[in-house]
Amino acid sequence: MATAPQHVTLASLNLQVSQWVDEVARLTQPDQIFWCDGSEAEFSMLERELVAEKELLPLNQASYPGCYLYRSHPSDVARVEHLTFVCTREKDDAGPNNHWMAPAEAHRKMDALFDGCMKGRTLYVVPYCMGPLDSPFSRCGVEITDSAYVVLNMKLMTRMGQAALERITRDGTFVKGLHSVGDLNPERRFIMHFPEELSIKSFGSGYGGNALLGKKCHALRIASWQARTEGWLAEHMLIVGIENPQGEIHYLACAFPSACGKTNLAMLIPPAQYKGWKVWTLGDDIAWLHAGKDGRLYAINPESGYFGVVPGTNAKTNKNAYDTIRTDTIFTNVALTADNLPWWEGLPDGTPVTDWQGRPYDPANGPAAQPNSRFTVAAKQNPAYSKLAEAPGGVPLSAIVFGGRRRTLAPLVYQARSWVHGVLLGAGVASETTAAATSAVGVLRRDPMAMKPFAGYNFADYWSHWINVGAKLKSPPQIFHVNWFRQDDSGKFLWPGFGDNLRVLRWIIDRCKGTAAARETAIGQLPNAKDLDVNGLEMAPGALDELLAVSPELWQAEFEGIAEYFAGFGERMPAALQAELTAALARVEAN
Ligand code: SAT
Ligand code: MN
Repeated sequence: MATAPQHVTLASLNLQVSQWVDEVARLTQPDQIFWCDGSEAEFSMLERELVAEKELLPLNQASYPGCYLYRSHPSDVARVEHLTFVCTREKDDAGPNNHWMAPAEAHRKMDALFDGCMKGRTLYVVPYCMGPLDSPFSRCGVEITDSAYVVLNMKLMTRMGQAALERITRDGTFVKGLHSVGDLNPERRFIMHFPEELSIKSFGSGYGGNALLGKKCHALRIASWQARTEGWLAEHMLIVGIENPQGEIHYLACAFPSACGKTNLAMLIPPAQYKGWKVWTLGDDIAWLHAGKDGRLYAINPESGYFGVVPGTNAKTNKNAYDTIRTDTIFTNVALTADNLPWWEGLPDGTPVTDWQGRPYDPANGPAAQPNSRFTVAAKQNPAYSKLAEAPGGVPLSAIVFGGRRRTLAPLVYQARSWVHGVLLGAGVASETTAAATSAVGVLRRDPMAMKPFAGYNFADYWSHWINVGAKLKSPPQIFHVNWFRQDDSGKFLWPGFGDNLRVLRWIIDRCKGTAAARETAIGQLPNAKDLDVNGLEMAPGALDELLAVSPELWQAEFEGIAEYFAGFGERMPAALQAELTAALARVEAN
């Protein structure tokens, strides 16, 4: 096994890291070890190598300069929740919301898979920092991987390389993430988390959230555990700044499940009537939240890039994303046109000739682009990238917004009466499943705080922690719930969505400022139809009333469902949250 001479300096920067690399190399037996410095030259070199190996296909460079297509194995196109485990000493610490395995057993299982798995391959050492390099809230990790595609993605998604390694040396601690694509056999695929050891072992997948360990594995599952010990929150939230024509900016953090429009909302283009309004993106997937000295809650985005859903992205739905991914972007699992342009469902023009698996396109085989096909791109390419996106202290939040994808029941928007009531709104989120995970699509499931696949510990403890964090805030953000996905009986969406969602955000911000009206209902505060600006919107007659209606019978059934779900968490359930639910039930019964 060889370590190139130019990497000896990096290896000598941190003894703790290099000892761990040696240990892993003894187990996995790579042909060579490559320490990533994170430079542009290294990135181009790895790109060239992958192109030579035909793993990365250059797209039409005249139209998409610096853009490449990567095709993952057809069985490896989404997160695998059924193969994802949280391995705590006590099973109850992982909670009923996680698959659990005893740490010793999980290590045994994984080490057997890793044994000799890098023979004939290169072991890449990828030091990374989640969050700005100079932020006290950032946390570092090292991913060891045998996939150069993962290295390229980590370079776009995190602060990767020498500077991160230097910070690790200053911090004296890092999360250990070991990853191998193995033989991509779904029978030999596991994503294991050891929060008590701050480590991750992932085998058998090269895809997104399974393989880019800085993302869901570290920044959510491990970080949520660290956050509880240290008094902060690691959340599945976009962060966005909304600037009104007077130049006043309000920051919102919004939690929606995967593939429910976080990227679109984070990059929203105001509707034509909203002259002078601007929307600034800080993050599109993950937020780390800390109490500030002033009693407000501050958010940073631990990531530095976007791993966004491609299908549906176009100049109308998300112009900023559409413009962002015209250069220096890695496309995963999209289709191709005859001119070697990337193509996906939702593009108004172009014709696919080759599908995402590289076959001649035939509609009988399903969509041309994989429904969970993705773009990876540096956040700073976004025309709406916020000036404060890299602020070490983050941005103060005016509001936290929860939401899910629900055909029925949940109104367009409503506001919690208090922080603890807001925790109930979050804990009660349910959403129809999407292509972001390998399971049936469109099935309604409980997805508290959009964290069902990502909370690294027992949800009951997590809700207690939420309540505790809120109790320490003198000026907590107001909490809301939205639903952009209501449908009429014929399956048509009742709300136009996309840019027009700003109309709802405007009401939310005005509520935070205390300048908008609302009516009290059994589930929280809702706008009256006249409180929501629908000027210039073409909506079906009665649609707005339906979007703002609260049916006590349906909500009674919903709260009973939540009560049943909470019962699954037994004794660990926080009493304050139970009491909030009991009060909510009493309110709908009284209606
Ligand atoms: O595959 S990822 O986890 O990175 C994307 C998602 O599901 O949100
Ligand atoms: Mn996500």
